[in-house]
Amino acid sequence: MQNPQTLTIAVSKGRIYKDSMPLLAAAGIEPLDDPDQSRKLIIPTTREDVRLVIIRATDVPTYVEYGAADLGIAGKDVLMESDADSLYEPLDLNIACCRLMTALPEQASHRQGCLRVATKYAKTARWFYAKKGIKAEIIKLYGSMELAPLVGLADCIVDVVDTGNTLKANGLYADELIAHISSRMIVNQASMKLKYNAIHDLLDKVATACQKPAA
Ligand code: PRT
Ligand code: MG
Repeated sequence: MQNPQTLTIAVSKGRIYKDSMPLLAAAGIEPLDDPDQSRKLIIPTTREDVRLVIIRATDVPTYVEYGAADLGIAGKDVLMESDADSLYEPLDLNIACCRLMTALPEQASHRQGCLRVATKYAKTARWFYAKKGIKAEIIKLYGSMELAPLVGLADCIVDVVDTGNTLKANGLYADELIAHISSRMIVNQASMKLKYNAIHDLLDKVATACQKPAA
């Protein structure tokens, strides 16, 4: 039987995992398996009362909203796009930072009428263009957005940009900033009440660790 005070933290593999593990280590939480080597989706940690679940970045808000995980680490881009609307978002971890931007082909012709926008951020893109009063048809994609303007699927894209190298390699340039993005710690509302002490202690230690400059 799982201890009722056990904390489950949802995190995705890749850049968020890499950048968040040093922060969790400040709360004494170190994974006992490497998710890149192991096929296990539930990873025990050096703290008996804490375990990690390894899931897709876009699934993290869902696991936390339904209480399958007490806490999660998710990019603000994913949170803006998510329909999970009853989460606490108490801590900006300042990791996996990037910018959510519109991007256009370098030789974009001036377009009249409805703009076609390819993106995996359909909800955020719809909000952004509506706010600007621009009529836009949003085409939902699941990856390689940069290709869409090159093959005539869309006039522009909305995607996250870090160095800008991916855009440049595909003849695109970043145009308008939609939002600065970083990863956030999110918490299930019931867990926040029922496991108040454990969660507050963890948030305090992680908050202190993310304010320290990286060694
Ligand atoms: O990859 P997968 O489909 O499994 O899921 P995911 O793409 O959601 O996960 P992952 O690990 O790639 O990204 C997790 C989070 O990291 C995102 O939700 C963002 O909050 C954050 N992040 C930070 C980024 C980047 N930087 C980033 N550069 N996410 C994606 N990119 C991609 C971008 O989509 C583009 O393809 O990197 C490319 C651009 O990088 P530059 O350096 O060439 O500009
Ligand atoms: Mg990715």
